[in-house]
Amino acid sequence: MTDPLLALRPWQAPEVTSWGRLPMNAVDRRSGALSLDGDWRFRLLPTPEATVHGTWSTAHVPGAWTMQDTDDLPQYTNVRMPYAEFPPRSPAANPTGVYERHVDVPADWAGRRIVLHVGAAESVLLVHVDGRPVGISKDSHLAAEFDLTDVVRPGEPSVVRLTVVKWSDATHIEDQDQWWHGGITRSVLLYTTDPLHLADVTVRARRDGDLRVDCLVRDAAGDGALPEGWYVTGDLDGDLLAQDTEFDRLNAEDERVSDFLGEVRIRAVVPGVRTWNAEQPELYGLTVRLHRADGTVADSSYHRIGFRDVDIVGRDLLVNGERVFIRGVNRHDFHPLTGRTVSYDDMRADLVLLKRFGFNAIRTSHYPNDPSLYDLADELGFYVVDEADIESHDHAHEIADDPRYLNAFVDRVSRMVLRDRNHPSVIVWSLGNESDYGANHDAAAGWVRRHDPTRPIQYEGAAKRGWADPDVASDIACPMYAPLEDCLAHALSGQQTKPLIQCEYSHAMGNSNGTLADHWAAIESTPGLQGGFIWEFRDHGILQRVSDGRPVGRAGAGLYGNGVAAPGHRWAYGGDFGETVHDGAFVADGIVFPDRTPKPAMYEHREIAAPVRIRSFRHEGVVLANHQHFRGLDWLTGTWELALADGRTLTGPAALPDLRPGETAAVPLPFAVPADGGEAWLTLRVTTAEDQAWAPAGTEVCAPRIRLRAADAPREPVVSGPAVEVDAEGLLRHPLLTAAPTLTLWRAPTDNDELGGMAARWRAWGLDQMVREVVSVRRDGERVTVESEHGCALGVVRHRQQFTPVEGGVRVEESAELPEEFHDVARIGSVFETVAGLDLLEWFGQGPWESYPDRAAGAPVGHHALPVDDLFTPYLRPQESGGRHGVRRFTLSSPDATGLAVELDEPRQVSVTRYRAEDLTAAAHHDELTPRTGCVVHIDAAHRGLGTASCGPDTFPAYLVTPGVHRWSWTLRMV
Ligand code: IPT
Repeated sequence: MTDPLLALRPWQAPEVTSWGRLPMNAVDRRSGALSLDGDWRFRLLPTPEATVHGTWSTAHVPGAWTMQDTDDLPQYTNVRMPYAEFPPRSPAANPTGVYERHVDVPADWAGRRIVLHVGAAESVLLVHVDGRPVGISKDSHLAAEFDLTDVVRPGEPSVVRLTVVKWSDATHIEDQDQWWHGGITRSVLLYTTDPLHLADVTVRARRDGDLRVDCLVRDAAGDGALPEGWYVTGDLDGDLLAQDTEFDRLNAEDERVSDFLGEVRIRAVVPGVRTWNAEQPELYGLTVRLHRADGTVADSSYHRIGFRDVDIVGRDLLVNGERVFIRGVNRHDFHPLTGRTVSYDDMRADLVLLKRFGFNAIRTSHYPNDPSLYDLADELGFYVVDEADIESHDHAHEIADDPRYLNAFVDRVSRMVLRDRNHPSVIVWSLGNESDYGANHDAAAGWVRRHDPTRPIQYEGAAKRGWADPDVASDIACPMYAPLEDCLAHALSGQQTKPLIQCEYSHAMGNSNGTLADHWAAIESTPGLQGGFIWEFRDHGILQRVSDGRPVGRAGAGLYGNGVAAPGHRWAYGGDFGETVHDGAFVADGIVFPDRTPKPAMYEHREIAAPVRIRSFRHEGVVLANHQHFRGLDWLTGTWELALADGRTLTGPAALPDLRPGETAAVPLPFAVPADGGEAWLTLRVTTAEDQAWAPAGTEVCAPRIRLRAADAPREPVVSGPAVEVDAEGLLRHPLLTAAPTLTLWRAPTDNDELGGMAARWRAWGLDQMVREVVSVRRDGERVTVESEHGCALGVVRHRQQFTPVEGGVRVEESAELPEEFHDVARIGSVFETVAGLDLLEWFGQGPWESYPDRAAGAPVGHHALPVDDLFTPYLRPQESGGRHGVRRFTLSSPDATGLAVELDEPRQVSVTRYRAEDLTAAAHHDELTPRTGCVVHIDAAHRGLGTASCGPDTFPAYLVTPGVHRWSWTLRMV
């Protein structure tokens, strides 16, 4: 006999969103439940209709089977679907995982209601117990619950079978830019309640202390009415809250949430309430109890709640009446060992890191994240844009108005709201991502507006129809990757009606996030611009064994660190699992590495988000400003650091003034600024004064800085010493150099250079293989002048080097003429290589982390030192990396402190790595690189900004390398 669930063929029926599934609710049943996580018997079938026979293997729950030992491996595609079938169809070859296990339902659950909870399964879940069909669910990133009361027998074992079909009609609306997986990706559990139970709890807690708790009570028998004498109470941090009998009597009042809720209500006003915001996430513990007539507790539900308001007034999004900046990031549930399965500790580590780097907002791109994420956001303080699991990217236009998908849209959006509406962190509902805009969206939006009028809605696809259009389903103008000038023009147009908060901007793929500081300078100074969400948090590199190409899976803990996979392993991206249809490294576009090591761009963000800033320096001291929205400065302390060009660094404690948000005050320095010493930079190292939930006391929060004195005019070097050795080719000979300084215009293309089309142009021009020809070598006393020509398909760049002996070394004066047609190149500068053994770089300039011309706001000027091996940033696909901006001088030395010192004519972009640009250009993965023993040193006269052109705007004209004559000079000495 055909199984009725299979007979429905639910994988090709978009109208079927579920069958036998309980309504979503906000009652958290995780504690006290019977966990069914662990190893399950497992079979991977080629199609849903294949019969199960033969031997079982095992699969771990929760966990995608694609990350375990099966032949169905992860595949990465962005926009395009992994197969050609049109919606709602799925391919004939459709991996289907059958999970089975025995469950011993406790004998003392007899007479009680018993519920199976499956945290997440993608993309269709079929449930059988003891061979009997129980239910169906779709919606891969939300839980499905099924009532097993009449199916299982307490005290006796039952066999639970969960069949998970990978491809379905629903896959067409789960076409997010990420790896494709299959399996049960969140926990499975069994819980029990009294037959009469709390079916749902809706909390509204406002900033004035007004609290309303609506409880839906249901009887398993189906009758919703409370039996005689039963009642509900609440407990708010120990204060008893009584059932609102007034409400019971009226039973219908104007401000009811909807016709489905509010059967029992608790109402209270909390005097002197501590309000919730992302800076001070004050939470209260609320326990709702359902009492039998004799007072005993039949059911209870615990919620951590926060009192806060969200409003849009004019074009401002307000939290508790304040126009807060949204310093957001897009976050996927991702882990390099387990794919979409993430643990509580991992999520906590994600959020702690984000807090430490100044982020205050998360968009749950592009589906409801693991439930714990919201608990953590409540607790640590984040504003969350909660996004429904709808992305129909490849077939967006067809699906947005397709009535067959209407149920699915409303189902997904409403289930998200029903699950998450009690979280103070959730301030905006998002209808999904990249799905065009159609009637299905409006249907979902209509449901939300009726059900939860307390939060705005956003949807990029709707906002795109007109940022100020009142008729589209988006209360926020939330574009993605909009050019800054368009945002500014809109804000200044007089036509703006909604807050402008980019749902995605500053694409973090590889060495990226150029112009972030320019964006924030505009945002903070332009009414109507309120922030945005960086794309995205984490590189989705999967830890892979190089030998057999398989994901390492859960056993891989410890096989990576500092952004790098252990030898014999690598971070896999699209194509690395043998996929023929894939989108390459585009899946690695996070601001942290797969192992959560921060990329240098994180420091840029940290500084841009600084809660304390230096306004100005006057004789009486430094003017500090509090840039927070709610908090004083009492949680912070600091240290002053004064770096002088002569090598001195003065430090001293900083007492931060007691400032309210927006206030400024002058503070004295603990030391006098020396009258001598040349260029002087003052940095305030701000640290946490006491433990925070997300950082122990002493954690650095930001390092704002100000230049106190410009550099002295450069002194003309005194010519001295024997003539410099230059060979017949015009190449400098030097005992510490293995390759003489020559001109280069090439950098290993960044992801932005590649995907923005610049690298293709540079290659076509031949900039990666320019041929140097010496034109002349002239000697004039001690001075040697070398003229050379560097030719490529595009033309010739004339280069001139003049070598003059100076005390202890050689001065190199260079000029290069970039003809008009070389209108936008990666760099122009010198490159040379050193002998092995010079393993420490010390420099005066910006640092210590990597910085580039358009990403240099986060690196203070000071005296820095790092081992050469630590200077390089191991972006997943090797590319230009390790640069330091604004370098005035540096030394490269061996452990006995001998080596070379370089003095630059002005602050320049410098990099010291173990790799030639050509080494990096040729490699596709970091593990293919073999470090050289010496150093490859670049000194750039000009270096192109990074921009974000892999997805979004390129860098700004100010950061381009322009044609004309470039001059730079430097002095090389032995130390
Ligand atoms: C945008 C997507 O929303 C996001 O998921 C990701 O793919 C990002 O781009 C790029 O990494 S959509 C793009 C077509 C602008």
